[in-house]
Amino acid sequence: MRHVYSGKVREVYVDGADLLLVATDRVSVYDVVLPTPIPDKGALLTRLSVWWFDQLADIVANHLVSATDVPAEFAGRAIRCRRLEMVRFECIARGYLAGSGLREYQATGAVSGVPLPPGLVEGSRLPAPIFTPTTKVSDGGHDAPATFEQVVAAVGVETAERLRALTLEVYRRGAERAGANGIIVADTKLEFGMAEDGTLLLADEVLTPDSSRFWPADDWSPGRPQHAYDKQFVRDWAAGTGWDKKPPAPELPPEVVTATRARYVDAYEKITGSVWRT
Ligand code: PZK
Repeated sequence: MRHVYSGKVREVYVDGADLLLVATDRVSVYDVVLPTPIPDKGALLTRLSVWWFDQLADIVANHLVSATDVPAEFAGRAIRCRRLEMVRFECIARGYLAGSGLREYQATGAVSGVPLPPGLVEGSRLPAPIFTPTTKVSDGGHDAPATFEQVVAAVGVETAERLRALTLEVYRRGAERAGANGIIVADTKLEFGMAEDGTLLLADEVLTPDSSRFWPADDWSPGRPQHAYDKQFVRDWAAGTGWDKKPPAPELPPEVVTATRARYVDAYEKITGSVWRT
């Protein structure tokens, strides 16, 4: 097994023809990884993503090979997946206005080339979910918005239309299930890859709080920043410390660790309808 990539909170290994995607217990806030892990976070997000792959299988096939055939040291928090030719765009669906989508709307009235009606504010629900792809910028900075036409130019009209349709369908399914259980999925980022035979497969992790914006439905209030389902305790605590949001971050106090872990457990249980057991 060969380590090939470290993200802020995940690791990628190559094992023969497969990849292992390993989720750690690390958490990041304001793009900074905290020194204190959240126990079981990697396992919770892995199990949620695997649950979604199964739920979404009638919409799109996926890269999952096994969630159990992984090295013992990663047991429960890794998947074995097929190594794919990745689509060079992040496929994002948005049902609400937040983050970079909000900033782009405020500057231009559109997001990734999709025009939106005037008068929307931070946290507004959109008239209908929109496909807002981004493309990775080489210098390690944040992703840049891409128009649908740019996706067409890169992958062809047929694949671009399929990416858009699949992304919106996965978002609809996810938002409906989470929404029925008190969690708004404001947006979600999907990654797709191409198998050897040319089929598009859903890859990466799916509909987790790390790949999506989850908001508690009971305090959704457009016109202000929304509360993050998972990281709100960390953000509130960080604001009270006077930390300047630059590394290194301070250690989390135990009560913030406990409360944050409980939010990941709660999201898992609300969405899947099953009790979290390690
Ligand atoms: C792949 N990433 C992003 C994911 C990270 C980084 N099935 C695949 N085949 C080839 N490459 C990838 C995948 C997937 N998924 C995904 N980078 C490469 C990524 C997980 C953890 F740190």
